[in-house]
Amino acid sequence: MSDEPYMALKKLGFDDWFVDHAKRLCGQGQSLGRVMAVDRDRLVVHDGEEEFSAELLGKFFYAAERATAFPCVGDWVCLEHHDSDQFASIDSVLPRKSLIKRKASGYNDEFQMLAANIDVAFIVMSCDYDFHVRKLERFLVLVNEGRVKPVLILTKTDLMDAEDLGMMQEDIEDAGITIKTLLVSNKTGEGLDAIKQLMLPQKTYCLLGSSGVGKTSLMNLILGDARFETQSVSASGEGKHTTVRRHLLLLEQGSMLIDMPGIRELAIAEVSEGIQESFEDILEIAALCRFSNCTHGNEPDCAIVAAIENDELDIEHYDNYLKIQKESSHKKSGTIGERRKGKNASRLAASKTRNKKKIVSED
Ligand SMILES: Nc1nc2c(ncn2[C@@H]2O[C@H](COP(=O)(O)OP(=O)(O)OP(=O)(O)O)[C@@H](O)[C@H]2O)c(=O)[nH]1
Ligand SMILES: [Mg+2]
Ligand SMILES: [Zn+2]
Repeated sequence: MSDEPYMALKKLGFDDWFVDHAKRLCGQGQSLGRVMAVDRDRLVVHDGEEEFSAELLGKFFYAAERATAFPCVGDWVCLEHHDSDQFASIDSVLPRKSLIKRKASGYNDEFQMLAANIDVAFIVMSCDYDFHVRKLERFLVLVNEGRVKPVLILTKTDLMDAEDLGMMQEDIEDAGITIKTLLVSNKTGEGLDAIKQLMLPQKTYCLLGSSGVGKTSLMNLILGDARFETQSVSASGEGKHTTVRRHLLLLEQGSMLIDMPGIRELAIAEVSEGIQESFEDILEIAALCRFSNCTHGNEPDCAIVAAIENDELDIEHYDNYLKIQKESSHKKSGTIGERRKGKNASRLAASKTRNKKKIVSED
């Protein structure tokens, strides 16, 4: 990076992509920092030298129309300094290179931001109870939509024999999914070196998955230190939502990692590129239909119908594509009444947020 003033931030992932935005948004006397954690209206920020806390002042709460206007873990922010550096506040949030967000439960239009400016999302699924190709497809839509590169980590391999693991990987291939997959046991340490090798300095990674799949166990293993709490799962494999805070950690080897609370429900909303990228195989086949507006119903020379009949396209994979697409387009358009309701709901959510002084609700 050419610009001298940003040198110290480079190790936190600041790069050329952000420079122009920083110049435009950060005023005189302001400085740049990366959000390491969000605790209500107090944020932990890193400026390349040290961590300190910064406050979110009233203007955010009045001006912000949508949840995505607030800073989230991983964001770059312009900071204002007060009382001879005794106190810092957030002035603005830089545009995001990537953002993983999901539909917040309850409200029509609201998103919950999970993490910003992530390079690679580790989709963590435990192979004993949790793994399912349809669920993986949902995670992929979420991650691809956020412009983040996905990598699959299958944990608890110590509980599964090699044959069953092989079948899972076949299921993934059969569904037409190409994804780098790492097999990991947090018990035996299998696969840990492969993950460490993958993690590059100045890049940001996050652990995404259901509760109890071993995200925090993996984080601790990478840290080489049982620093964060983990908790056993129920007999049916259900986790207890042990992790409640998202914290960006700068690792010794130079990369950054965010552990996340387990995701309960993966509702898909307003996605477009995410679906296209995750179901590329289907779009490629559909391009071969005789009619460009083929609905893949009764039209002649439909490539999708043919591919399903020839076992070239997995019907469950195709059904999941239709389901996710329907879910998404339903959310996107809605009736005018619904949209209005959504707007009111988001205002209500914003005022509730204000009252509770709570910025993001965890799962
Ligand atoms: N056998 C086995 N158990 C594991 C493995 N990884 C994690 N566990 C166990 O699974 C349970 C849940 O692990 P956590 O690391 O707390 O799971 P988490 O994904 O962080 O869960 P939340 O914080 O609730 O989202 C703990 O009892 C771990 O000891 C593994 O690779 N093999
Ligand atoms: Mg955890
Ligand atoms: Zn067709």
